[in-house]
Amino acid sequence: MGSDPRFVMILPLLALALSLFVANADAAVSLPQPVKLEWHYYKVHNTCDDAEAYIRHQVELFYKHDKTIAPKLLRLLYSDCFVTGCDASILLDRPNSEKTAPQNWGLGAFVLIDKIKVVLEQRCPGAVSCSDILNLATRDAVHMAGAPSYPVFTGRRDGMTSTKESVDLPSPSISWKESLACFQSKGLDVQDMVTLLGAHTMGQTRCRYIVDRLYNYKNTGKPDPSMNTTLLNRLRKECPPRTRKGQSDPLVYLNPETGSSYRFSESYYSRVKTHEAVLGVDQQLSNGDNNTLQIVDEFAAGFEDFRKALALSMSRMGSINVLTGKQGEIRRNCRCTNADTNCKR
Ligand SMILES: *[C@@H]1O[C@H](CO)[C@@H](O)[C@H](O)[C@H]1NC(C)=O
Ligand SMILES: CC(=O)N[C@H]1CO[C@H](CO)[C@@H](O)[C@@H]1O
Repeated sequence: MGSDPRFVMILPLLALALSLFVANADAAVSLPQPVKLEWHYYKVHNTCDDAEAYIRHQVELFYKHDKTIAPKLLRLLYSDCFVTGCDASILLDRPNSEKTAPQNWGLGAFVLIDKIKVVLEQRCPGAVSCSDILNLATRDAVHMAGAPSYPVFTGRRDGMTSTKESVDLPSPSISWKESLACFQSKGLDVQDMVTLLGAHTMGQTRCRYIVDRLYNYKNTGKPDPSMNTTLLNRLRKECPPRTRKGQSDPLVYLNPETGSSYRFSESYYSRVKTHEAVLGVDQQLSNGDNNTLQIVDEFAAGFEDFRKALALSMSRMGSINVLTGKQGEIRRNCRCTNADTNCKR
């Protein structure tokens, strides 16, 4: 492992990131500030002092009756940031928009974003961007689900284009090498990948993404040898072999331990260690390459380290290709650009 200069980088970087942090997650100084974004942008610029409180309140109301909102928002934010950047293009409603791509889902999340936007337009018209709403609402929802809270820098503006073709998200069944390449292409690193994959402690996936691990791993005709046999037997019951077209494609919990509670839990990392990860990309974190196992060990041993890493990685992800200043616009309706005359407002 010593031959790869990256290994030398990862842990000192982690140590640095952690030491930058002081006890309070709300302390902005403890996170390296993204170049273009600001702490409490709407308060500082006096354009909507209570924007963050309005958002949190709406998320709370929604979360009370639909806990699936937390993994859905996380997924939506990730999908937005990894495509053209965190510009809320994922929210645009139009034929061939990112939203219509099959990798995208989570209508509940779109409904909540719309609700928040309506409230904000009443209180502070034209002030708060859809991309900031998405970043802030995600932070609040995953916090309600049990994840550590973290500071979100703001001042993003909304993109004015969206195409289905630009959606090139990795499928949940890719190898970690492909997954890492995808993260690196966005300027993120191994630690960000291991941290952000922790989102797989909540939510569900379709059987089609795991049947190869259950029955025919890498065309061997056998299951993935790295899957715990107790888990294997359980998942085989939930996901029968896929033998015919049009067969139903059930949903399974990504973390059977927390399952329908949709709680955010550090057990994601201990389950990787006991070979109980549901998705192949998660289980591959335990193969030791690129020091991923070391990071997994650290997170499994202490939620505190994970808390700090989550803040850093969410901040880094939330800063991918952001639009600021005079770029983009503040959409009045998150589903359409302001120039769209067919838009219902
Ligand atoms: C398989 O999972 C069980 C818990 O369900 C755990 O006790 C055991 O150590 C795991 N086996 C391996 C090989 O990791
Ligand atoms: C980014 C990175 O460090 N990738 C390396 C991960 O480890 C494999 C070998 O195990 C290398 O081939 C990659 O270059």
